[in-house]
Amino acid sequence: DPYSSDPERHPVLRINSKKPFNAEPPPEILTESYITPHVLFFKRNHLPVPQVDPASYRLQVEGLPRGALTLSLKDLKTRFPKHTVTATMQCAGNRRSDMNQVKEVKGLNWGISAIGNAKWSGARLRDVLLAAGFGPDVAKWARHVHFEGLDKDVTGSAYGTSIPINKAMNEDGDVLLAYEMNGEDIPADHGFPVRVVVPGVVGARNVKWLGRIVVSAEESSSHWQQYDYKGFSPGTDWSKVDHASSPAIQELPVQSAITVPADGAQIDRSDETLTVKGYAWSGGGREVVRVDVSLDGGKTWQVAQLRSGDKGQPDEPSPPPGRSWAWKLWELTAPLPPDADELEIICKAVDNSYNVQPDTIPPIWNLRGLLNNAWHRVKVKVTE
Ligand code: MTE
Ligand code: MO
Repeated sequence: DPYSSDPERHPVLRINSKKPFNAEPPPEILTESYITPHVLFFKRNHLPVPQVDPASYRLQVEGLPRGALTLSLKDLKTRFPKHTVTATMQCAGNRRSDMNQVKEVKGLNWGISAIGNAKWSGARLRDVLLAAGFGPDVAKWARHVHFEGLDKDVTGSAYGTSIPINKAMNEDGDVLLAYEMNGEDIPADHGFPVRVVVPGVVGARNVKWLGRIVVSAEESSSHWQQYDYKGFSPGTDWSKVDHASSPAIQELPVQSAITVPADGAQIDRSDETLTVKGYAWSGGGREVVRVDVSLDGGKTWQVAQLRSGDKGQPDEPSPPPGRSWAWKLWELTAPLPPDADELEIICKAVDNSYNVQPDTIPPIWNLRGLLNNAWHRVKVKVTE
């Protein structure tokens, strides 16, 4: 069993698939902390977790005219400045289960917790590429940076993807070759000893157990770049799908979800007020500037309180414009609407480009169930 050496996991996680291991935390626990503890952080593995010996670990940096650069873990830690970024990571399949209910889609049935926020530390990819010989001549032809994991399928091909060179080389891009998560060595499930962190970009590009980096004029030819993680029209079915016609997902759209109360929860009418909680985030470093909440199915709206830190603690300092990589947690306490036996609670976020979430799923439905960012709705019963 290639999965027999997989690490232990926290029993509270909701498992979507055991082998490979895919799981997410219960929503109400997810938003209890601004920084997601690694045990609760969603785990999205396509293959068995590779066991990597940190002493013999080597990272290959290839594709540059000077030839390959080989770095040990110690090289990464000592030859490059350590940089720390708080960044939210979200799987493109987050909230797929709701899309699946509109019409069947193909993929793991994720709820709303295939997202997490962590403090990542490591070397900047930019610094490593500069040390490997990236310069003005390379900039003339280089368009993409490929990443390959050390996890391999039965045919021996590794998990791999690529990102645009501009994101990799931009001083404000904050792309990391991370060796720490929340101040500790990156745990096995999250890519020990080194993973790529591409803030603002879909989870799939944040390659774990990083073994190889290649600077190239072309996108990665891997399955995950070319035949997965792409968006399509609601009218496209499996007989018509042409993967070459759609670009690979990189920056994600604006997102929010309600974590408390849970769908189907019972609220006591004598409570008089109701507290609604959730998360909100946008891709590409765009900052969430507002979250609107409705307790009556969208007829009336109230503005939720946003925070970028733990409850009762000061907020983290605001990042410079264009580098808002971390989510905001939000909360609204409002009077319970009188006379209603059932409430439809809705949330929707707005980012600083005034991007908004679509109100329903059907216009954004797609056969892989990706990129569901429709208004999130939960129904609760009000009981005597
Ligand atoms: N990297 C490797 N090597 N193998 C993988 O299966 N999964 C990707 C990405 N990086 C994956 C990977 C996907 S689809 C996501 S959403 C994130 O890792 C999940 O990261 P996490 O498990 O740390 O939450
Ligand atoms: Mo993902």
